Amino acid sequence: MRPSTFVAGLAAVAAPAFAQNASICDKYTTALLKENTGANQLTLLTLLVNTVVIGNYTKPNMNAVPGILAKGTYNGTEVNLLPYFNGGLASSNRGGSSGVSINFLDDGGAVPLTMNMPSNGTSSNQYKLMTHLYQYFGALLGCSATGFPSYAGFGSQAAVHRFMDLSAAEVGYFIQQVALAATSFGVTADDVAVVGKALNTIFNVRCAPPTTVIPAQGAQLQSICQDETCLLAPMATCAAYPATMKPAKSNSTMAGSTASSNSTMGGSAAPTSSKPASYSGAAAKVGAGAAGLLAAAVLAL
Ligand code: HEM
Ligand SMILES: *[C@@H]1O[C@H](CO)[C@@H](O)[C@H](O)[C@H]1NC(C)=O
Ligand SMILES: *[C@@H]1O[C@H](CO)[C@@H](O)[C@H](O)[C@H]1NC(C)=O
Ligand SMILES: *[C@@H]1O[C@H](CO)[C@@H](O)[C@H](O)[C@H]1NC(C)=O
Ligand SMILES: *[C@@H]1O[C@H](CO)[C@@H](O)[C@H](O)[C@H]1NC(C)=O
Ligand SMILES: *[C@@H]1O[C@H](CO)[C@@H](O)[C@H](O)[C@H]1NC(C)=O
Ligand SMILES: CC(=O)N[C@H]1CO[C@H](CO)[C@@H](O)[C@@H]1O
Repeated sequence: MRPSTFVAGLAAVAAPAFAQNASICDKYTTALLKENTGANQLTLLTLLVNTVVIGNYTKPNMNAVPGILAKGTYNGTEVNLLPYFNGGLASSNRGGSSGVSINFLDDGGAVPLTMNMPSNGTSSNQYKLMTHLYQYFGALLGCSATGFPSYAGFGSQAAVHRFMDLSAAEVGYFIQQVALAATSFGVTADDVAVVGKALNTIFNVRCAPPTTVIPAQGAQLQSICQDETCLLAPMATCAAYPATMKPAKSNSTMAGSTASSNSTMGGSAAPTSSKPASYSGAAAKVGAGAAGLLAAAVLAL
């Protein structure tokens, strides 16, 4: 789809008349793409997530978005997330006791994203990550039309992000890019605030008890913020989370390079199809009550 075909609807972002129980996904799919089909919901999430990743690329838009691959500042702290994505850090969890370096920009990098695609091909690290992000953020926003793909990635975001040892500024920057991307497409400040609050509550905390995000996956450890700058979650269950340490720099020429990808790297990369190890059984035993509460907050989106 050409970016110019949906922007005509931008002015019509007010809630559609039918939308009694419409999710945020329903509301903006209708506003921007007219028909609330699974295919259009996937287009909406593709536009949104691609913009979160590489910054704004569609025109017109309501505001600029730097994107998570661009260096930035959050709350006075410099942030540079690119090395987590291009193999510059040994920060991916593939089940071992330490992180491994994986290049997630291995299938065209930014270029296919500017064409509203996840990647050039369909068997790359980039394809897997981008499609999982469309599915996951779609679930968070209530995309449920027939044909919208269910989330096929790993359930515990704490496990996925385990070896990144992210700070409050890093996670805050990521969430800020999600918010900026949303407003760039005309999502209202109120709706952005609801999403931002949910993301901050569920993921941008330390040691939260197991929480259901994807109902089919049940309650899982979801805290992504790990270092000492992170807010401790209510009913924190730090014993369920393994000890952390900052990821090692990878012996890679790509660290610090730009988002345009040179996919020659990745020699040590494990395939993304293998799943990260989950934590010890302790995790499964805690906090079903809190999980239910937060799950309700997510589903209410
Ligand atoms: C608000 C919070 C965030 C959410 C909801 C989120 C969600 C996700 C999801 C659903 C995946 C795919 C997992 C899979 O394929 O099984 C993923 C992967 C990933 N995320 Fe996040 N994320 C968040 C914040 C961050 C931040 C702040 C970073 C910082 C660099 C980050 C870096 C990554 C990387 C590198 C991967 C690929 C991991 C791998 O496959 O090993 N994420 N994230
Ligand atoms: C809307 O929500 C109410 C209360 O949660 C529910 O009873 C009703 O079935 C929903 N309607 C639709 C069309 O989903
Ligand atoms: C991003 O958005 C800003 C503000 O609308 C605009 O000036 C800029 O040209 C856009 N960048 C791209 C690559 O579209
Ligand atoms: C910003 O940083 C200060 C300390 O530098 C901290 O007290 C405050 O909680 C941070 N705010 C946010 C929104 O992260
Ligand atoms: C994209 O994929 C096509 C077909 O697989 C291939 O011919 C082309 O070289 C690829 N381009 C890039 C930039 O990877
Ligand atoms: C990718 O990197 C390799 C090794 O550094 C270099 O030889 C090659 O020219 C680069 N390719 C592109 C398209 O930048
Ligand atoms: C190819 C490459 O970057 N090699 C580097 C790996 O790391 C060692 C130690 O930091 C460097 O000396 C090599 O140049």
